[in-house]
Amino acid sequence: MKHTFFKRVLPFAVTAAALAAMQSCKPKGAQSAVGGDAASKVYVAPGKYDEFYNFVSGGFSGQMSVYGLPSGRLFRVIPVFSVDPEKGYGYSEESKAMLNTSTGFIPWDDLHHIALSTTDGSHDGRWAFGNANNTPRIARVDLKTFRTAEIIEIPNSAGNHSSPFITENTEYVVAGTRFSVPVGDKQDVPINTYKDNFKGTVSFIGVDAGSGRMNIAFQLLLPGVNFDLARAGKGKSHGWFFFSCYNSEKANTLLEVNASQKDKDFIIAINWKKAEEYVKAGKGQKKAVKYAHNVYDEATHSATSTIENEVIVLDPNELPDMVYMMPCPKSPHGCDTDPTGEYIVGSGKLAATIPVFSFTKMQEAIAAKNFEGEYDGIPVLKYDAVLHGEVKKPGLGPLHTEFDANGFAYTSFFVSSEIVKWNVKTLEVVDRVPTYYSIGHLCVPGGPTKKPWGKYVIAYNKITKDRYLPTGPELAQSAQLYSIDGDKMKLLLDFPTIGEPHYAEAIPADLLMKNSQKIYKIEENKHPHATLGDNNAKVVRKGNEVHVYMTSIRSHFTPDNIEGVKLGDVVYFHVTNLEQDWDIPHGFAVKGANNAELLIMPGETQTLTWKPDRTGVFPFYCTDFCSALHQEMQGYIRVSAAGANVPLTFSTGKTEPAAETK
Ligand code: K7E
Ligand code: CUA
Repeated sequence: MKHTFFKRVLPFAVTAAALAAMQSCKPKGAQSAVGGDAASKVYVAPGKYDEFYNFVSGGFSGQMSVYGLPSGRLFRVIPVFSVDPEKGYGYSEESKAMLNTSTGFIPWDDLHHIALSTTDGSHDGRWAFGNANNTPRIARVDLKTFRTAEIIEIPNSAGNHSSPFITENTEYVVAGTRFSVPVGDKQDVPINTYKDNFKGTVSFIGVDAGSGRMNIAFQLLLPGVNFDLARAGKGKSHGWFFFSCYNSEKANTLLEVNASQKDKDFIIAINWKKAEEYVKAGKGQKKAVKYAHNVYDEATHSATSTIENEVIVLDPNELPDMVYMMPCPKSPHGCDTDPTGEYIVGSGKLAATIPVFSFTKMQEAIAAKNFEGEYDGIPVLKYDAVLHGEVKKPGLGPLHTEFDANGFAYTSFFVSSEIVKWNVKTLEVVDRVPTYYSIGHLCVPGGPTKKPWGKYVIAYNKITKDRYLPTGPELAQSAQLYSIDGDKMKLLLDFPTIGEPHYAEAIPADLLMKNSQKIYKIEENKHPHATLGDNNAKVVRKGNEVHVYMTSIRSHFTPDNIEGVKLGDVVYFHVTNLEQDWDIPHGFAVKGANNAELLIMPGETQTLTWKPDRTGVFPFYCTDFCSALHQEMQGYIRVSAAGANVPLTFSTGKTEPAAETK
C-alpha cells in the first residue's frame, strides 16, 4: 500500500540514496505521535477567543478561509475568486463586477497563496492578498470587513503562481507567471517554437500606502522558464526580490521528464529598487495590453470593473544591474527568506540537499562579477560564490520553508511527509515530525516576516487518506497543528479545511479584532439605489424595468405587497438593511429567481435581479434568521400578463383589498 503510494508520487529522477532516506521517515501511527496534554493545548473554552487568526488559501475553491488557532475552528470563508452563495458574492448586482476579467465574468478560479500586509516587515493587520492562478489576478481583502476589496488582472501572464508575495512595507505585491507564453503582438505561433517565442514575466503591483489601491507599476520581461514561488528580501536585502524557477530546459512537452534534465535551475534575484529607477528615468516600454481592474467601493457597496490598456515593460537585456540568476538544485519550488533577510532558502523538489544562499555573498559576487556565464543574456552567479551552505540529508521532496524568531527554519517535505526543523546558521537538522500525509505548504505565525510570532507550525496536507470519517471518493482536506514552543515539535490537532490548502498565514487575533467593522453606517450609504428609511420606499417603472426600493428591518419589508409587474418586465429589488446593530443581516429571496438570493449587512444596500417567467403571485422572504418574528418577515409580488392594466402599487400594512382592475 505504502509502496504503491510512493511509486505514484515519486518523481522520475529521485536517486537511490534519496529513496533510502525516504524509508527512514515513513509516518508512524497517529496515536503514538500525540501527547496526552495535546487536547488541553488546543482547547479554547466556550466563549473564549482563539489566539491567532489563520488565513488559509482554498486552492481550487478559489476562496480564502479563516480559522482560529489553536482550536482549528472555521470562522469564515471569504469569497475572492469564486462566487459564494453563502455571501451572495457574484450573485448580487453589486458584486458581479468583482469577477469580471478581460475575457468576461469568471465564476471560479484557483487561489494558492496568501500575503498579509506588513509595515517595516511586520504584520500590520490591514489587508490580505491572494492570487488567482488560472486567469492571472491578485486580490486584496480588507481585514476590517473580511471582504474582497479589489482584484487586478495581470496581463502577459499565464498561471499566476508566483504570487502574491509582498515587500517589507507592502510597497509591492508580485505576480510571476508559471507558464511562459508568447508575449507581444505575435501570439499565434507553433508550440514547438517555445524556445524562440515564449517569455516569462514578473509583475510588480504597487499598493497605495493609504488606500491599498493596486496598480501594475511595471513588468519584467524574463527568460521563458516557469516561475514557481517568490519572497521579498527584508532588512539588509530589502530592495530585492527572489523568484524560484524551474524548466530552465525550456521544455514545452512532458515536463515531468523534460524539465528535470538539468542538475540546477535558478533562483532569479531582482533588484526592484533599480527597476524603479529605470521606470522613473523613462526606460520602460509602454506595451498595449488588456486587463480588468475591479474595485469595491465601500460607500456605494458596489464594485466597478475598468478595462486598462497599458503596461510598462522593462527588459533586463537592455537594462543592466537589475536581474541576476543563482543556480539552484533541482526544480526548486519554495524560495524563502529568513527573518534577517540574509538567507535565501531554495527548496529543490528533486534535490538531495537544501541550498541556503547568502545575500551578503550574493552582493560580493555581483560586485566582483563572479559569474559562471549567462542565461538568455542574464548573468548567472557562481553557485559556490553565493552559497551559505547546504542542509544535508534533510528529507525527500522539500517544498516550503517558514521561520521562527529563534534562528530555526521549518521545511515541508512532500514525499517523505514530514516537517524538518533546522538551524539556519549551522544548517544542522535538529528535529523532524511526520505529517499525515504529504504536506505541501506550512505556516508559522509571522513566519515570512521580520518578526515571527512562533508558537505553532501548521502543516497543510495534500492527502488525507484515513484521517477522518470517509465521505465518498473525496475526503476532507486537512491541516495539522504542531507546537514549536519546546525543542521538539509536537502534534496537537488535525482540522479539516475548505478546498485544498496551499499557503496560509497566521496573525495574532488582537491585531485584527480591534479594527473589525461591525456595521455599515446608514448615513454613509451612498448606494445610488439606497432607501434611507421606510418612508422613502417606493416602486418605480422605467420602461420594462421595475425598480423596487425596499427596506428591511426587524421584522418586515417595506413595501411587502407589490402589484403591477407584467410579464416581460425585469424587476430590480434594491434592498437596504436599515439595522444598525452588529450581526443583524437580513436576507432576501423571491420565488423563481434564478439568480439566487441576497444577504444584506446592517446599513448596506444590495440588488437582486428577477425576470418573472409566468403570471401569478410570488412570495418573497428574509432568508437570515433575524428575530423571533423572522418567519413573519415576508411579502408578495403580483405578476400580470404583458398586456394587463394592473396599476403599479405598493404598500406595507394595508389590508384593504385593492380594487380588481380589468
Ligand atoms: Cu501548493 Cu504554493 Cu501552488 Cu507549494 S504550491 S504545495
Ligand atoms: Cu430579516 Cu429574517
